[in-house]
Amino acid sequence: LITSFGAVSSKVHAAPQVVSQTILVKAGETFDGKGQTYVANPDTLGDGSQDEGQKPIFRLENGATLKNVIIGAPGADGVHCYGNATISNVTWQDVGEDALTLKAKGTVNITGGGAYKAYDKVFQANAEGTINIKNFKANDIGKLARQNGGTSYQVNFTLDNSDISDVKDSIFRTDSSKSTAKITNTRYSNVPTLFKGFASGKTSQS
Ligand code: ADA
Ligand code: CA
Ligand code: CA
Ligand code: CA
Repeated sequence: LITSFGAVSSKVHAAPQVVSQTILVKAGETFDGKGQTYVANPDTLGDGSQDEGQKPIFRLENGATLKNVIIGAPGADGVHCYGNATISNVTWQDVGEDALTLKAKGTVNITGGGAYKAYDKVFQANAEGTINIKNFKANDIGKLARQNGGTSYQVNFTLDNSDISDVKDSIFRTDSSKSTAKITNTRYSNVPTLFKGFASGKTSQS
């Protein structure tokens, strides 16, 4: 390409970074991918299939931030959050087993970015807490977020100002009578069910 723009084009066209060992973002720290694409080494982290037990590409400790990251294929087990996390402008181009899991009690704020080609779940809550999704796009997914099946702790889900299309199952799903879900100002196309498994009075949409 044009040499005077060499620095820019080499960044824009940078080859995906193959991650062989989970990248740890320590408590309170920020990992800024600056638009770089990251993919899993299928031999060490996982092939992005529906096999459980794959490893994440990123592991966030409490209070960590992940931003400006593209996760390509294979996505393995995506991002694991141990406590509070800020996820800003992260795009999963082809979700692996799932995209992000809350692994320890906390609040995860996901703003901007999107998730595509999730055979089953995008966000998975395996601990009590809150998952707030805002200014997000998702297409060709099974569920946007799911509390781990058979669990009864409380998870509060919110979705705001987002664009969700081609969903197989539902936006939010739980088995817990304590959990809540709220959707505001969101556009849907081909979404069969917004909420599954919530107790009456625990959901709202406007
Ligand atoms: C499934 C599985 C859980 C857990 C979860 C996950 O729901 O039954 O045990 O592995 O996926 O975190 O991906
Ligand atoms: Ca799973
Ligand atoms: Ca996929
Ligand atoms: Ca998983």
